[in-house]
Amino acid sequence: MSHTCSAPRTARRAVACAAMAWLAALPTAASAATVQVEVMDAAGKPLADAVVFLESAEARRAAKPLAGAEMAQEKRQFVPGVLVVPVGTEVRFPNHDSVRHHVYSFSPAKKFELKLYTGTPANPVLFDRPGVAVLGCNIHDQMVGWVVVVETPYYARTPSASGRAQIDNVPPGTYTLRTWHTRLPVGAPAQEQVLAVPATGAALASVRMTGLLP
Ligand SMILES: [Cu+2]
Repeated sequence: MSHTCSAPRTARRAVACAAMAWLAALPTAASAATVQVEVMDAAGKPLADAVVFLESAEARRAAKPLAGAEMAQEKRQFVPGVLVVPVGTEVRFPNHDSVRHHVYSFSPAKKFELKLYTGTPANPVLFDRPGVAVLGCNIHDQMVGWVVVVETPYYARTPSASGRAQIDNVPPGTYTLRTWHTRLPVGAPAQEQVLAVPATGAALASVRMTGLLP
């Protein structure tokens, strides 16, 4: 903000000064749009549970770690099955089952192992690189989960009903819109396309995902 006030000597001046400061701040506050992303499979059917995110140099600078992120284990499953976090986020892995779990990831984005435990392991796991970490459990082969680490604060999931995701308060600019789904082959990059976001209003993008496994 460029507006500064020299010490006002009267109450009236103080009010005028505050109003000017507010006006100076206004353009920044108003410059944001809503981005809606419609995700479909190769056949054109709405695709639930896709992860969409917007990348740019500015978005990378704006990304901040999330507080309180958790990937729990309940009834021998990861909950949530897919967790999206900005880079730098620490994730806890509370075990709500009475059996012990032994959680690991061999993914290049984050390799780690939480050896046989009950309750919540003392140290959270830091996800410090963008990418997808596929989680497994040494004891229960059927357990699978994903931590999707993004370098942006602008991300969303498509709900299970509609296949349309919404990202609010996106500053204007040109972004790489990336779309990821658990049905992509392991290690496959998120699909990408260019998206221009206007200063106000809404941007609607349509993504058709190819290469999904059944
Ligand atoms: Cu387990």
